[in-house]
Amino acid sequence: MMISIIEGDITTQKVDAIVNAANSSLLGGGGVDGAIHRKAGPELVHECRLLGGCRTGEAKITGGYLLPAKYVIHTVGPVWNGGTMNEDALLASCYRNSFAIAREKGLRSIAFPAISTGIYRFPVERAANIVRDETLAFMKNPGSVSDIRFICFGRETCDIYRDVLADLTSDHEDIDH
Ligand code: AR6
Repeated sequence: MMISIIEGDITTQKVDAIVNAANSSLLGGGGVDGAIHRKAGPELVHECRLLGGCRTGEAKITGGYLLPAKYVIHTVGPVWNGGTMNEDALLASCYRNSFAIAREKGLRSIAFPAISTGIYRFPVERAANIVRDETLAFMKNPGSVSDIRFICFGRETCDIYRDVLADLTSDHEDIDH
């Protein structure tokens, strides 16, 4: 298993699937969701319309259209509300369900953004610890998946991920601007 932390833009990743931090409409938004939809082109939202939305913590897959990635796995993270609204378990379930789809589809490589840590305000270090727990759990039964990438948009998130995931990663110096 290769696990990397990469500073950069997830839309440039040439992997089997990139994960989108979407909202429950699945019809696009700001942040990484906006960037993915812009790069994928309008066919992506057409396919998303057929999915009937997605509940918080769940995940659904579509094609990648004009993205270098073959697929997009859309997941809906929780909005941070101080930690009393089951946010930790919901965020964990975003990672668990996205990993499960990748394994079911026989994908080899998957790239994640830092789900919920932007517009949804989930604290980055707390999120990184959930990422760590879910990645360790998934590694016990990864199926086809052999390349997991965490794409950090900005130095601060990247530094926190590198601290928290230090012993899991194979590559600490990867920068993609
Ligand atoms: N590549 C990688 N990471 C990115 C990119 C990018 N191109 N752009 C932003 N990030 P956010 P959320 C980082 O706000 O908190 C949308 O409107 C960003 O710096 O994209 O889950 C949806 O439609 C942060 O570290 O997602 C929802 O309404 C991380 O991605 C809502 O935002 C997540 O930030 C979801 O909020």
